Amino acid sequence: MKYKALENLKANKGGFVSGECISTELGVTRTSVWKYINELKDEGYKIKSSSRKGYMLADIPDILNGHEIRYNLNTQILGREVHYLESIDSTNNYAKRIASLGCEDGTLVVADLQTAGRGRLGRTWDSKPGKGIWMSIVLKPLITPAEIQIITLAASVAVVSGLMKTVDIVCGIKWPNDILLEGKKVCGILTEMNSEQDRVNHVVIGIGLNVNNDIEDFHGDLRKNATSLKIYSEFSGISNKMLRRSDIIKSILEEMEKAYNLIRKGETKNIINKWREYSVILGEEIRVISGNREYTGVAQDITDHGKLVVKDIDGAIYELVSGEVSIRSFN
Ligand code: BT5
Repeated sequence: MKYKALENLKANKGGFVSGECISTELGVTRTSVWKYINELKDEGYKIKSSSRKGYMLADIPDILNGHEIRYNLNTQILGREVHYLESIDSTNNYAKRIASLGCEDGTLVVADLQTAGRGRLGRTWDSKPGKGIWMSIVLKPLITPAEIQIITLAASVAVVSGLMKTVDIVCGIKWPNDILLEGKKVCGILTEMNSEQDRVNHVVIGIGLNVNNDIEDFHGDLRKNATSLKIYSEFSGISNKMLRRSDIIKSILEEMEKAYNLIRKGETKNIINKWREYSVILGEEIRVISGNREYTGVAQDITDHGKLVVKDIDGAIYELVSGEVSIRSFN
């Protein structure tokens, strides 16, 4: 109910709404309205109160909750069911659980804190409270397990496009799942699937995006290898005020839904082309680490199924499947 009061204030942002008006609209007493407003203030909403004029929403800082994610979300499938959690081990674990219980296609899981955030191949993902977007999307695409890589590519493209639209920051993609900002990792994607031999039951796309981290929040190697939108914006003069996680989530969901619709129609060319456009490794010399084997080559292209085509120094061509290899760029 308090979010209904908030919606009233949002509809009149910058102007006062009387307590009486809100109480009539919601069918509750003015004391209840006063209580909701205080709860909203406790959550961090900047609300001015005037005994004569009522209440005014002055500012919405970076507050993450189910209401903010759903509010004005312009999608049909992605995010029609939202699970917002203050804290969870891993949003991917949670999403996999609800997917096996039969949640809707497009269900979104978002947490403020992950206590055991995961990367690929058993690696960990640093997911401190209030610092980033730790979310998972459940999709049920009609594709075969061999086609799964297109989902990760689509998610990378959606993150880059979403960031361009909301915060005007241009990132690059390093195959298969890293989003880089000035050469440092700002986002990682972990795609996990549940499948039969010839069909995918569901896919969970985990997206970890650093938003509010300061340099001091990163320890060890992360201090030199990781970055956040805040760190970048402080150097580039972009206002921190634009870094609202709920707006960024909505934008990524909207972009991902466009890609999902293309995948559902079997039209993946556009996604691959956008991926090529955003890639920071095509044409570059890279080091490939695949099991015990390491070699240097040039990243030449990606295939229609998202495999990275690499030519080694002897001219041999390899098609790499993600999950099996790590690559290092030299620049
Ligand atoms: C990834 O793995 O990049 C995928 C990360 C996916 C995280 C999301 S958060 C929501 C969802 N729920 C989960 O439990 N996971 C997903 P990988 O390519 O293996 O990279 C992992 C490596 O990135 C680590 O070994 C660190 O070196 C580095 N790393 C860890 N935390 C980081 C952070 N916050 N920012 C940048 N780099 C990080």
